[in-house]
Amino acid sequence: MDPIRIFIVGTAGSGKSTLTQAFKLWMDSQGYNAITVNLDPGVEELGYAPDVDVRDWVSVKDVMAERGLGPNGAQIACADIAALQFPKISTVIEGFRADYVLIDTPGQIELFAFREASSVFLNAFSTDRNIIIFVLDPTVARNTAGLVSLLMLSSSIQFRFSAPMDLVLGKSDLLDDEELERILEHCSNPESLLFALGEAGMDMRAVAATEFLKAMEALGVMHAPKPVSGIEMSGIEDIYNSIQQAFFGGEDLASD
Ligand SMILES: Nc1nc2c(ncn2[C@@H]2O[C@H](COP(=O)(O)OP(=O)(O)O)[C@@H](O)[C@H]2O)c(=O)[nH]1
Ligand SMILES: [Mg+2]
Repeated sequence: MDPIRIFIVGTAGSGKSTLTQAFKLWMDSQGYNAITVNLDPGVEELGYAPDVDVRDWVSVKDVMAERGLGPNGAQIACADIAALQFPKISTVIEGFRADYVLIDTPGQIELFAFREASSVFLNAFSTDRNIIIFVLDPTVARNTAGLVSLLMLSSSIQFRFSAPMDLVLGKSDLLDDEELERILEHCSNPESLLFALGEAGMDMRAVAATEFLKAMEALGVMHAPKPVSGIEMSGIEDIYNSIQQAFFGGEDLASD
C-alpha cells in the first residue's frame, strides 16, 4: 500500500527535526515501518541520520560557492533546484516501501509555505496520503499576539495545501501548567482568545482578529493543539492516533 507521508512543518527552531527523530524512534519501538526524510538543504547539524537526505542532491554550501549567493538567496535557489530532483527523490523514498514517511521540512518555514517547490514535492506523490503536522513554537505561542500570528500562518499553509493538517504544541516541556492550559484554551475557544487580545490592549487588532478567527474556525484550524515534546518523547502517540483517525477512521494500519 502507498505510505502515509507526514510533513513536519513549523517556524525555525520550533523543534521539527527533534520531533522527526523522536517520532521515528517511537515508530521503531512500536514495530511500525517508518523512514525519515530531510528536506532542508541548508541544515548543518540535524541530530539524526535521515534515511533520505535532500543534501545528497543539493547543498546550500555548494550553491553559495558556485553562484556567489548569500545564505538566504542560496536557500531559495536550493529549494528550486531540489524541486527539479523531486522525481528522483520520490523514487528513492518509494523504494523503501515504508508504511510511514516522516518528512522534516526546511528550518525557514517560508521555503515550505510559500515556494512552489513544496507543492511540486507534495504532488509528486498520490496526494490523498499526505498529512501536515504544524508545530507551534511555545516560545512564540505563550504570547497572545504570537499565538494568533502562528494560527494565521498555519491557516495560510492549510489554505495552500489540500492535505489534512494537525496542530501540535512543540517543546511543551518548556511551558508551565498555567501557560499550557491557557494556550489550549485559546486555541479551542476563540472567545477566550479575543478576550485575551483585548486585555493585552489590542482592541483594534482584535477587531480584525475576530474576522480572522471566524475564517480560521471555518478552516478547522481552531482546535486545541496536542502538546508534544521531542526531547521528553511525550505526546507522540497522540499524533500517531490522530493520523490513524485522519486516514483510517481510527483503525490501526498495523492490525490488518
Ligand atoms: N526543551 C525542549 N527543547 C527542544 C525540543 N525539541 C527541540 N528542542 C530544542 O530546540 C532547538 C531547535 O530544535 P530543532 O529540532 O532543530 O528545530 P527545527 O529548526 O524546527 O528543526 C534545539 O536546540 C533543540 O534541542 C523539546 O521538545 N523540548
Ligand atoms: Mg530542522
